[in-house]
Amino acid sequence: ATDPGEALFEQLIASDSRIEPRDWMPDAYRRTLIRQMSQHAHSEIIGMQPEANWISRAPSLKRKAILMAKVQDEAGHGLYLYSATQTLGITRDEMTEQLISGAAKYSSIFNYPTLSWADIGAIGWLVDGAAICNQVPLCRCSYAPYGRAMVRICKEESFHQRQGFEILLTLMRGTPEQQRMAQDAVDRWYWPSLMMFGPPDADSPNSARSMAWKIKRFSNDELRQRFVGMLVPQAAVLGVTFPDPDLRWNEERQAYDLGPIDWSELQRVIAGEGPCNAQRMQRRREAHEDGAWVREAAAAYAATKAARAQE
Ligand code: FAQ
Repeated sequence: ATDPGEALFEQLIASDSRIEPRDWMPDAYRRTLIRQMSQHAHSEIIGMQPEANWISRAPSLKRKAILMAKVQDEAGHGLYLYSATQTLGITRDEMTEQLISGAAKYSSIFNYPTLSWADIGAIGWLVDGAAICNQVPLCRCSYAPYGRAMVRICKEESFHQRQGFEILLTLMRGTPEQQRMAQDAVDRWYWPSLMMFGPPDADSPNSARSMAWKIKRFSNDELRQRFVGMLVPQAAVLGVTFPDPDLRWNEERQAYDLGPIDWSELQRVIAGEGPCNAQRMQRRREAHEDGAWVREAAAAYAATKAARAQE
């Protein structure tokens, strides 16, 4: 290391300390964080859409209130994450532009449709469950603002996961038709939730770098494996099965063996060809355009206030 900042950076990483926004950091570290954190933020924001689809049709006032609160939590997570990403020197406008122009990715999972009320249970249980598995280690991310944001986000995600589990439990204790609805939702969300962890390690171009920098603490496959280990006993409590005939405990590895995952599906969805990609993007663009007057009014108000302060 030639630059004194670089030596300090390497030392901070090696000693498991944290990098703060004003610390020197390699450009590639900054770019990786902007990429991952902004895509994480976009996922939270786009992730509001599949669940919002059921707010007006939730089966009771209580369920509706809970779902509204959950969707608002996702908006909050998006906003924290945008703020944390701004500490790296990118503006909110630039990130928004990347999202609505399609230049930035967001999680594949939010491109699947929510066909029945049971999907809200399956999303909470499987999607928020996968999010927790992936994000708990991110609380120890070497970039401090990201790690700090993750602490609160994970607490809220745990709550979300329980509400999803409870929706499915209620359905599984209901009529045969409700049980079928719950099982059908689990069948449709299971594989896509495993794909949330990203491509297999051998095809994950960013993993080695991100792990060396202690942004990621575990590989995509390790976290996927941990997730399945968590799900299996919970599925037994619910009384649901997974659509994987090859899923079985491997005594030697002390982990579950999984059947083959259709990685071409993940590639298609990331490439924009998932069932709802076009719809999600169109909604996001419309919401952005509809919000233009709010941004203009806020900017005008801020300008007036600043001018008055100078008088
Ligand atoms: N979808 O080399 P890797 C939530 C991309 S949870 C789309 O392995 P990396 C909560 C990847 O970006 C969901 N793209 O990349 C919620 C990369 O492309 P790039 C959000 C994917 O970064 C619940 C390329 O493939 N969570 O929102 C996916 O080391 C309910 C190669 O992959 C996070 O974002 C995918 N599934 O590892 C909200 C967590 N997988 O960027 C509402 C933070 C991979 O080079 C309702 N992110 N790609 O152009 C991460 O942990 C990582 O970024 C991974 C990917 C693990 C997602």
